[in-house]
Amino acid sequence: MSQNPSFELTLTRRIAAPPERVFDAFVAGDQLSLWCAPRGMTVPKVALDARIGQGYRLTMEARDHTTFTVTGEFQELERPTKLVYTWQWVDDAMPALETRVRVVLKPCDEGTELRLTHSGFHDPGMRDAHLPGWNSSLNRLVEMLDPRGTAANLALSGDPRSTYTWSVRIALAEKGLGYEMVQRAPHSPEQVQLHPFGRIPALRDGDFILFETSAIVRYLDECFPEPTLIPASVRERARAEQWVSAASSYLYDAMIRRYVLQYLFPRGTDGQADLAVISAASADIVRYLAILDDAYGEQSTIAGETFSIADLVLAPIIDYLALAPGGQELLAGAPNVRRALNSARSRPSFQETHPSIKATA
Ligand SMILES: N[C@@H](CCC(=O)N[C@@H](CS)C(=O)NCC(=O)O)C(=O)O
Repeated sequence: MSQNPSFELTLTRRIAAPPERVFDAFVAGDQLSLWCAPRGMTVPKVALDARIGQGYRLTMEARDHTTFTVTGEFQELERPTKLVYTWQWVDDAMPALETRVRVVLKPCDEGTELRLTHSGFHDPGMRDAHLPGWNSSLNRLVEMLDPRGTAANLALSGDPRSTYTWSVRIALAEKGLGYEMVQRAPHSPEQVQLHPFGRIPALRDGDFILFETSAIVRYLDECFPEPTLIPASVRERARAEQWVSAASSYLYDAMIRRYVLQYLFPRGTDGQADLAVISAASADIVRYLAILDDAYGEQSTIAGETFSIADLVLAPIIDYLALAPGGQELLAGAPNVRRALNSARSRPSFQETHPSIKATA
């Protein structure tokens, strides 16, 4: 019996491609280089000889140019049903332990059911550290082979009318990503399954579920780096984070919750908008718009010179405010905010995702 306990992970995918194509994607270097690294990383080098007893060497490269090289030997190759190969990292950053990958392919209605088992880890931590990378890589494999196109695994649960859902949709559109929009109301039992606080939106990427708009947009940006929505410089990145946080903490509350939503879903005693709530919100909004106006100055983007995560969080909030009764008056004293809104409105990503609902008096 082995002295060391062995821990393993298993992942499955159903892929709309025949088993032969899936098998070949594991043993052809030019195909491996397109999927065999987590999203956000590239495969600049791969050498491979797909014969029993021969091996492969593959280098993954992160955005900061750190590289990770893995090597191994083919132990079983039974096209198109099974392949087994060893897996060993050769960098100091990763454990230099020889582990084993076993891929079993079975025909199914969609095409192929893939079952990948990576075994031989000496502790659960090491096993778990490999799980996100495999998840992400297999999602890329599915996208590469699935004729329905890219990002077939992304699903956004929420309501296109919600500002936060809209922000994520702008990010997805900026990156040209296909995704499934799953209509969910806040606090619906289905949404609570994905987002324990019941809010919208939540993103599903294969079996990875994520909530909080900022986290979702950052995840998308890491996975699909082009065009980036996170400023490159330290200060601009921090500035973007500042405005994302200010939008959630102050602006959304005053402009959407206490103003726009009062008109859209009136809660006053006579079924009308509650004017006391609106008037208190208006005073805050005027102050907040002055702060924002100052922050924009002559620019139309708030953190650096390119459209960023901060702009896509702010734009839906300001757009809703502008469309609400009295919104134009509130914005009258904030010409820089109006200019920034017009600039956001001119972007195809904003237009394609606009929920097109108007607040009524
Ligand atoms: N901090 C969350 C906020 C999400 C949020 O509040 N979404 C609104 C819709 S725009 C919602 O779910 N509201 C329901 C509620 O307040 O209970 C995020 O960044 O995603």
